[in-house]
Amino acid sequence: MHDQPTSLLERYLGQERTGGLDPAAVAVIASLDHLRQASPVIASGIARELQSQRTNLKLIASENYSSLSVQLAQGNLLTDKYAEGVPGHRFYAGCDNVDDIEAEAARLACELFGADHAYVQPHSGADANLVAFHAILHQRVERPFLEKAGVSDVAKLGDDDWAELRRQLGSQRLLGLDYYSGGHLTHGYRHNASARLFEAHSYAVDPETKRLDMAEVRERAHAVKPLVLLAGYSAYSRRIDFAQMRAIADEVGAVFMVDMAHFAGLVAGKAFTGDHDPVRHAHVVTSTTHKTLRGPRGGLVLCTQEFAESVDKGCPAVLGGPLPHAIAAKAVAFQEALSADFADYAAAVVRNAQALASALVDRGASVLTGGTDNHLVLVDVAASWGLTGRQAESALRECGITLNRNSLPFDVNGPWYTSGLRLGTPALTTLGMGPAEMAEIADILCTVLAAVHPRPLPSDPTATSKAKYDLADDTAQAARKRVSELLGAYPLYPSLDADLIAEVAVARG
Ligand code: DSN
Repeated sequence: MHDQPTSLLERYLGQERTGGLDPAAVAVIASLDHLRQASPVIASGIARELQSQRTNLKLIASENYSSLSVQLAQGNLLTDKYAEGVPGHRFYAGCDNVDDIEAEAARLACELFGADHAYVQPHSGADANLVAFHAILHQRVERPFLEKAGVSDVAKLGDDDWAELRRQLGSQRLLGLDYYSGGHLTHGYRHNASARLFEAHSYAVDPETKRLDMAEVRERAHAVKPLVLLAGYSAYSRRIDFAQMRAIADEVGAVFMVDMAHFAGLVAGKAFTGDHDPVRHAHVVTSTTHKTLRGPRGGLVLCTQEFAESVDKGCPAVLGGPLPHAIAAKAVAFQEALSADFADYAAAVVRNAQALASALVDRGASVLTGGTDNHLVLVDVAASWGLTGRQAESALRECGITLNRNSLPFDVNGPWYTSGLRLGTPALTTLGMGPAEMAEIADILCTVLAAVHPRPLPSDPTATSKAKYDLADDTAQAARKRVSELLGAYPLYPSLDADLIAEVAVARG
């Protein structure tokens, strides 16, 4: 239905351009054109988000820019299909096409990571971890129990045996990296299901070096004797020796699980190999697909053959119906990650993070561990500029830099205000930026943060707010100008016409 004099699409097609039409851009413009009739508020929200991502430097370590191919693969009728089960074994009719798509995604994931088995249904990293936990409990606790009881299915257990199995399932131990040392919420943080499913214990980084100490991990593993030894992080900037961690797991009879959500792209792109490649050493590896891996928002579990059947029971153990549209987009992303370009990308992500860390150190910032081996950099803004992470995060966003505050090891400012910032290079590397741009960004960041002053509390002028701050307008304006020059040289989705997008992006009333 076209009640506009000329649709966006018609005008887009009528524009003069060098080179041919980009079908992906046509599809995006057409979808916005259509959506602004169907739901102007949502169309506007999408267009405004594009404008926002185009005009701010994205340094959030867990975000990226997926390709338009990835985005288009999930915007279709696959969303309508129920497909509980696994390819070839579904609980609904008519799953042949979803079977093909899911089997292709799993095949590509195995090829990309060199895994024995891949389960591509988890909707997120948190779901992937729950699927993995349940699979490990199923394989190592439930199956032996059923064998001993002489039955093949929990539904056939008597009430007393079921109560005993539940007791055994509920008394297992998990040993993961402490949240304040960079571990994830789903690794045994008390507010998360993982700490309710397991008796959760943690290991921490060394208070002096802020690095993992394998002797300490070994000592903790021997003391705790966990069912699951879990490695992986969302805020730790060094590589982990997974071969050593597997040896520790074997010493105590634990299943070795790695959550590689943050660095999956570095594994896929062979920036992490040998002892630093978790898939070679762990029994079970979980991931998201949207961080360094640059796919759609979603999760993934890889495992050895031993755990394959248990992992495939993610539905009904944890998940409901799979999201076939998201699985299609995962397949497209895995295919992209198999390219030589992606290996160059992964190497550049690390190179850029190292350039950023070193430029920050050169400008006097306190960088945890003095640098990085991966895609992220942790900055102590309390030690560097007397700020909380919250103040630094807000002041930088005012200047066009998007990142997130982060707790640091043993943080006295807690998880809300924090003392740190977490910076990541995956997204800006996707745009094509390199070490020179990282140095410019470090300079903008240090210039701004040196000019931020915590605001005195009205109730007690000798104390300062942990959230409010003052930053001179001219400093912010100068920083925004530098940001905009950087972004001007590396535009996001350049084939999407800014003027047409602006027409859809109606400001909220
Ligand atoms: N929220 C993600 C991150 O930013 O690291 C992890 O789930």
